[in-house]
Amino acid sequence: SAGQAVKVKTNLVPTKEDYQKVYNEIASILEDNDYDDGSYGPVLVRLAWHSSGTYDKDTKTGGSNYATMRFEPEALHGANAGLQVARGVLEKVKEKFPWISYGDLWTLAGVCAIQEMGGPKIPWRPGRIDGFAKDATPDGRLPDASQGSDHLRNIFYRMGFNDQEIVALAGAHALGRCHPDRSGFEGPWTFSPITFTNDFFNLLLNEKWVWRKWSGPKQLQDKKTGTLMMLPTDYVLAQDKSFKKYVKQYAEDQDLFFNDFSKTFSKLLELGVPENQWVTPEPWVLKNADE
Ligand code: ZEM
Repeated sequence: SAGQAVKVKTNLVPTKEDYQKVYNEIASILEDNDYDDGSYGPVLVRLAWHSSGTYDKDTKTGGSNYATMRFEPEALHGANAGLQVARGVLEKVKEKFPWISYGDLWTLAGVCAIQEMGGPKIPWRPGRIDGFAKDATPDGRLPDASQGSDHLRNIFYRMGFNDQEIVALAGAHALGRCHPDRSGFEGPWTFSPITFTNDFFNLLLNEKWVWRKWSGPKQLQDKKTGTLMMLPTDYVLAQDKSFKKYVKQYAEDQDLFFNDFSKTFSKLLELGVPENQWVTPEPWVLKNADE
C-alpha cells in the first residue's frame, strides 16, 4: 500500500563470504599441467609481492593499494617481466567478481596460492582501491638479485622490514623458478617448487653452492646435482652474520618459519593502504578450498 517501504536486498558491501568465494575461484584455477611445474601459484605469489614491495615508508608511496602495475611504464619495469601471466589468469576471476579491486584480487591471490600450496594461513583483509597510472612509483624499488647485503637492507628497510623479516620473506623462494626470458636467471630453488616448505633454508645451508659456468647472469648451482639454483641475494643470506642467524633458525624449525612468514607476508600485503580504507579492523583468515 501507499507509503509502505519495500525491502530490497542491496548487498552493497561484500562480506567475508563473498571474498571466500573469490578465494575458492582462484584456488580452482591454480593448476595447469601445461604451465611450468603445474601451478600458477608461484607466479601469483610473485605478483602479490611485486605489487606490494614498491612501498616507501618515508614518503608513504607505493604498495598494493592502487594496483598500478596494470599500467605502463610499471608493467614494463624489468623486475616485473613475466607477471603479465599472473595478471592474465586473474582476469578470468575478475570477470566473475567484477566488484573486487585489483589490489585486493592480486594480494588475495598471493594468500590463496601460499595456503593452497601447503603454506601457513595468511591473515588478509580487503580495502584496496583501484588507482591510476599517475599513482605508480619509479623503477628501481624492487630488489636486484645480482647485488649484496647492503642493497637488500636498503630495499627492505625502506619498506619498514628488519633483518629477520627479510630472511623470512626470502623463504618464499622455496616456490617457483627463474625464467631466462623473464629475469635472465634459470632454474628452481628446491625440488618441490609448488609446495611451500622451509627447504629454501635447508638447501641454502646444507648444500655446497658453486658459481654456474654459463653465459647468463651470475648465479649459483648445487654441486651435487647441478639442477638447483641460488641468486646472489639468496646466497648472501648464508654469508652475512645477522641474516645467517635466522636462516639457521628457519632451517631447524619449520613451524617458526611458517609463523614468521605468515606475519611478515601479511604485513607486506598491507603496506601503503590507508587505515581508513580497511573494511574490517582485524584481518580475516580464509579457509582453504578443501576445508
Ligand atoms: Zn623473488 N625472485 N626475489 N621473492 N620470487 C624471483 C622469483 C620469485 C628476488 C628476485 O630477484 C627474484 C622475494 C624476494 C626476492 C618469488 C617470491 C618472492 C626471480 C625469478 C627473481 C630474479 C623471476 C623469473 O625469472 O621468473 C630478490 C632479489 C628478492 C630479494 C630478497 C620475496 C620477498 C617473495 C615473496 C614473499 C616467487 C614465488 C618467485 C617464483 C616466480 C615463478 O614464476 O615461479
